[in-house]
Amino acid sequence: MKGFIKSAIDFFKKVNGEIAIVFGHDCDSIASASIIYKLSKKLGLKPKLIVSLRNFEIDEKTEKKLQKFKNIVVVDIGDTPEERINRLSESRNFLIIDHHLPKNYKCAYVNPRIYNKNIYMPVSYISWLIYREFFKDDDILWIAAFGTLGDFGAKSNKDLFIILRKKYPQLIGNSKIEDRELFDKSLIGKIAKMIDSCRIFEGKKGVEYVTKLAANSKSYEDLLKDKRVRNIDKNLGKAFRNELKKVKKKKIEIGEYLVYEIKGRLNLKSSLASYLPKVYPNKIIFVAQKSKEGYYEVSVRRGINRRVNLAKLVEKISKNIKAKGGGHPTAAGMRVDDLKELTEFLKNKKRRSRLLC
Ligand SMILES: [Mn+2]
Repeated sequence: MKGFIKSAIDFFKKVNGEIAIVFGHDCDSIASASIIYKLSKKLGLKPKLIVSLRNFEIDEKTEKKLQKFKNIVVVDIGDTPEERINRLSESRNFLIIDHHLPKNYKCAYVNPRIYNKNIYMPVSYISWLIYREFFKDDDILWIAAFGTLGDFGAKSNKDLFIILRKKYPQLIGNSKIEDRELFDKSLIGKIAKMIDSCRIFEGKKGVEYVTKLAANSKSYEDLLKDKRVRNIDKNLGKAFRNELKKVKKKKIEIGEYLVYEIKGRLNLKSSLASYLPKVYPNKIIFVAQKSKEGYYEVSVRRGINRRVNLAKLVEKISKNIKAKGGGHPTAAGMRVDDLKELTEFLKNKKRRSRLLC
């Protein structure tokens, strides 16, 4: 066993009865929650799936919901304030499985970056490691894979995909074990996109639906056959193609930066942001969308020819304008109060870098 998952193994050996599984909205969250759900069921526990209102933190409403549980597992939620976690964990069996920047949480805490800050290991992959300590992994391999791929972690965690290919070659096909190629050319990539389309099209409700579906599935075919998911996927394809046409017309180009604001209702932000690096291989891409609360959520990606560390870039921007951000070198995100402030900052940055050379 890899040492860093030990506290999770101990946790699952100790708990019994009802257990809350708290998770966010993306593929990695959905997959981790499904794997932990299956594990809990097999261990004779009574798991309840609880989607946090926010993807990146346990918000206050979700905290209230959790108070009646004695056992809680939080997966792939990295940015909950420390006081909130420490308050919740005080009188409970409380486990966090995460891969974002480690925090000072006082509870059982599985995060590979505590031991190696450069490691990239999505939570679905970690959940797979935990599951394997208890049961055979045949029925969850596809779930671990779409989650890991969803966070662009396939290339850095190849062993999972090699095992998947051996048992279910049809899911990988002829694709190399590289994230972008898997997304574009393999059935497991198609599955990741279908799962994500539920979030985009129906928000939290869609996340709840598709997580239940994966958590109770016998195999990936249950997802592929599901009418509601198929329908969502088809409609989303149309909406996405329309949005791409709009990008071409309405994007703002500031030197090496490209900024685009999505004005529609659908949350196409991160899927568009993941698609654009191929279309604009030399740009640093900001895709923004206004939230209900009035601020802008911005996904930051880099064109496929670029090697800029986006986590660092976002950190720098956040220090200079009213913004909060974080993420990984290859994919980052921000919350920005005013989108104009961001474009002005980028314009100034461009001007300054010109002066320098
Ligand atoms: Mn994740």
